[in-house]
Amino acid sequence: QAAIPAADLQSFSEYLKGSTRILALVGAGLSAASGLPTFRGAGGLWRSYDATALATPEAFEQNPGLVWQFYSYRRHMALKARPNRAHYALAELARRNKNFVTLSQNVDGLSQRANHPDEQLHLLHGSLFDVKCTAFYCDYVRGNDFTDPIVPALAIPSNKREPVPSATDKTGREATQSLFSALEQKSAESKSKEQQQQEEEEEEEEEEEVVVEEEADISDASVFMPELNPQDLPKCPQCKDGMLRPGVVWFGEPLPSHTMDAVDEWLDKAPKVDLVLVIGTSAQVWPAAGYVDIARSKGGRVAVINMDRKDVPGGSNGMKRGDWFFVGDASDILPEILK
Ligand code: BJW
Repeated sequence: QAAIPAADLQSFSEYLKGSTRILALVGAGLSAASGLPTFRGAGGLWRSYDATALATPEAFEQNPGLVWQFYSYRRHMALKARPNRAHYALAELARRNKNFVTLSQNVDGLSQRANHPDEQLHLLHGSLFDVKCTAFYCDYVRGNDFTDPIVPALAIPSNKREPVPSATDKTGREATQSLFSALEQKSAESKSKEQQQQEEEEEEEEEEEVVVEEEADISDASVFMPELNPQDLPKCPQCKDGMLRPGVVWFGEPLPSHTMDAVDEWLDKAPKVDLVLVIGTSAQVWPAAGYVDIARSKGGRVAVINMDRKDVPGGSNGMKRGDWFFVGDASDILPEILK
């Protein structure tokens, strides 16, 4: 559980009660407690690649197979993950306060699965579950495609291995053996040789059938991953020619204009913003990080929720008088401070 300083919690709660226009900027740290890795820091390597280096149009152009493997893996992991208490706390705040909006840099779909109202959720960097055609003459886009894998070539290979009996299994087996050995000896005496041989063969066969199948962890560089041919990657069903790509925003690409327009409209609707929540983001990527400054310039007080005390929006001089910094896991902190 998060140890939140009582004075901070009290002053924040009082301010929150009197706030109507609230904006949250969320990042990968929001989904960390759901088991999804962040971009920067410890979890930021996928195989031997920097995750942010794979999130570029250049990487896709050079090696679409590798980039698709990265995104297909992340689609798979996001589908397996479950929203955590932080996603639910934000969704609940959005239901209570129709003036509250979440600007999410995440593409994992967990806020949506926590029933965050769609009209109050702006996906700045797209979604893992959108795809679009890469051909310049084709406008094909498809949303909410949860097919996993999206094409057979992107299936995660499985590790097949013989089970290794654990120490407890062994002890258990030995104990059972000693208990029943006397009985076995008795029944063996009364059985024919052929009968005994047949039973032994059947037992061996049964043991061979028990093979543990599990997914290979292809985020680990030492695990084999095949090189894919472009013709095995997702193809556009409309132009039948272009390759599909994930509907996310890579570095150097503009954010979706309808999303930016919706955020601008919210910001322009009233002269004042009361509160900005900066949750689980290093706030280093633009234009997302810029919304904190804009909201602050409209009077918004800032509350940062982050595991790392150093990750302050605006760098080392970023904290201002009246701001709050709640250090810890967002899934512990948010349910407490947004109660
Ligand atoms: C926890 C926790 C727990 C951990 N609880 N906390 C120089 C200056 C300014 C700007 C630029 C510049 N050079 C280039 C630019 C522009 C560039 C940019 O910002 N670059 C910076 C790196 C400098 N921006 C762009 O290119 C953007 N586009 C653009 O500007 O377009 C202009 C344009 C206009 C017109 C025509 C053409 C162009 C696009 C940016 C797109 C970013 N895309 C990615 C990939 C998305 C798809 C995918 O997911 O793969 O978005 S990159 C990656 O970073 C991803 C994230 O959304 C984004 C932000 O990362 P985030 O979420 O903050 O994660 P981390 O890992 O950095 O931080 C996690 C935090 O959580 C940490 O603080 C932890 O401590 C914390 N944490 N566990 C609470 N349990």
